[in-house]
Amino acid sequence: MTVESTLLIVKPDGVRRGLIGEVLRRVEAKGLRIAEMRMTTIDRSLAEEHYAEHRDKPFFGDLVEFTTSGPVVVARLEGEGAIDVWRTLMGPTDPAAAPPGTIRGDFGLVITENVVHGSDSPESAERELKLFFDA
Ligand code: 3AN
Repeated sequence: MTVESTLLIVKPDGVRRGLIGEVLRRVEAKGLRIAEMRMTTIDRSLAEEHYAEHRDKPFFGDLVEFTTSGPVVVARLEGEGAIDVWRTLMGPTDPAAAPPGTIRGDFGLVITENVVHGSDSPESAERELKLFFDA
């Protein structure tokens, strides 16, 4: 295992529903370190770049619309195996199928509003962190 950095986003639905504290509590309780963090609103071009891999999907328009619909919290998490550990805390993409005990399993209902984002590989983490944080 090596120390990794990964991107956390509390998405607009998570912020609207008052779940910032709950999400960060779970991250800290797990032992991941919040190395950098801020609140921001993602603009259209940043949302399109962040989700570039989904550009041709039928849900891309709605995804960009939702991502830009309100403030988000972005953070760089650091720790042993942080990329997979954070994905495990989040749970699978579709909250309806996400097990209880995961963030999406406990707080999400529909796939379009699934509360949090996390990088899914070292390559994604490097690419995504550059979009939100210096260096
Ligand atoms: P994850 O967020 O778990 O990495 P991705 O990268 O497959 O999942 O999807 C990115 C985002 O796109 C999801 N968080 C979700 O909001 C949205 N999304 C994914 N699949 C669908 C779908 N079939 N219908 C609508 N939205 C979707």
